[in-house]
Amino acid sequence: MSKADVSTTELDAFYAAVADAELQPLWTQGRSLQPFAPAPSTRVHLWEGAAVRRLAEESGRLIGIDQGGDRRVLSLANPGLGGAPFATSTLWGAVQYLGPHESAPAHRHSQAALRFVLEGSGTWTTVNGDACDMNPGDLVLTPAWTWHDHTNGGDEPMIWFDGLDMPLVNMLDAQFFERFGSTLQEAEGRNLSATAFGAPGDGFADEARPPSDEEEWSPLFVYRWERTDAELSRRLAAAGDGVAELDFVSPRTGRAVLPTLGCHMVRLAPGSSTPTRRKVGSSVYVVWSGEGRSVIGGTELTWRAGDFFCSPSWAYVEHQAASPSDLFELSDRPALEALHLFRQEVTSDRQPVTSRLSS
Ligand code: GTQ
Repeated sequence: MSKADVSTTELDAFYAAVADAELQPLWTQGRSLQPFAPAPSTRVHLWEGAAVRRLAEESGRLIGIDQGGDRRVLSLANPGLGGAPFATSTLWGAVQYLGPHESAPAHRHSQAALRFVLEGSGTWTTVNGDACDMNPGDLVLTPAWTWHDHTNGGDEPMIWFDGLDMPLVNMLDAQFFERFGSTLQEAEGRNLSATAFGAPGDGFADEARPPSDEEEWSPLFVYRWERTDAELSRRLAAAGDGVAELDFVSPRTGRAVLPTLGCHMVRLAPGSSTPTRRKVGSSVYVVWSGEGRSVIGGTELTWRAGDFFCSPSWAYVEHQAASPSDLFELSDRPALEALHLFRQEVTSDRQPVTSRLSS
């Protein structure tokens, strides 16, 4: 409401002059600029693994790697983001398909990336000269501005999940991209970082230490599934409640694997559930094994191995397994922690289910 003695004509002229001057009043914006709590556009969504895999295979048959983007990739596109090719407002999640004896050329970008391998063998990603073998369940890092190319030296197609901080880096207008001089890097060696830094028991923690001033990425580029599996089994045996969780961390610092991206894994025994939690920042989940359900912001998702789903910022999340299950979670948590924007809450209450999505 305007002041009592101001006429409508005077006000109309004022608002027109404000708009002409490329100005906008705060008082007409409503709460949308400063909501009391995060109000994300990202929607709770599930992508059925079988359908994604089928289309990835079809892309292998129909599309060449030279058709653009240097990679044969289908991105998970969240229906709340107005057609943007992003899984959440801050995260790129995608499946990459590399046919037998194909390679994807070397490049580097400011956006940090990681891979969680879904199926195939005989493939490696060369990261700054280190040819890192990729096998199902392995987590492979290509930190910001590291050269990387992918080669499938085997006779089977290879499919993996890609996670990047693409929307975040682009929103900050911080993205650079460069092509390598030749198609592939000359490898200086094989699995060098894994040999130097991949000691048994290293690279996992309850919770990654938040980034500090001397932040840097993990010197270990590959977290082998055998080690992750063994660590989860050890934790599950020690846990009383059928829930084992771990953060993937730098073996050098105990911090998150990358400055912007966090990796977490949950193993659930049949019938067990995680606590109900909410945190600032979004996540993309890969159902590595099992079947179960999650309730995210009141929406129930039923999932099985191979599915992908996402959670928006500040939505309550709980997972429940029907059979032995492993969930890989990619999040933007380290970026939020570095900016001192991270918060989380845990409650013992279960959420009421208000809608359902199923694969
Ligand atoms: O492998 O470098 O999913 O540059 C999207 C962009 C993967 C990659 C993606 C990329 C890559």
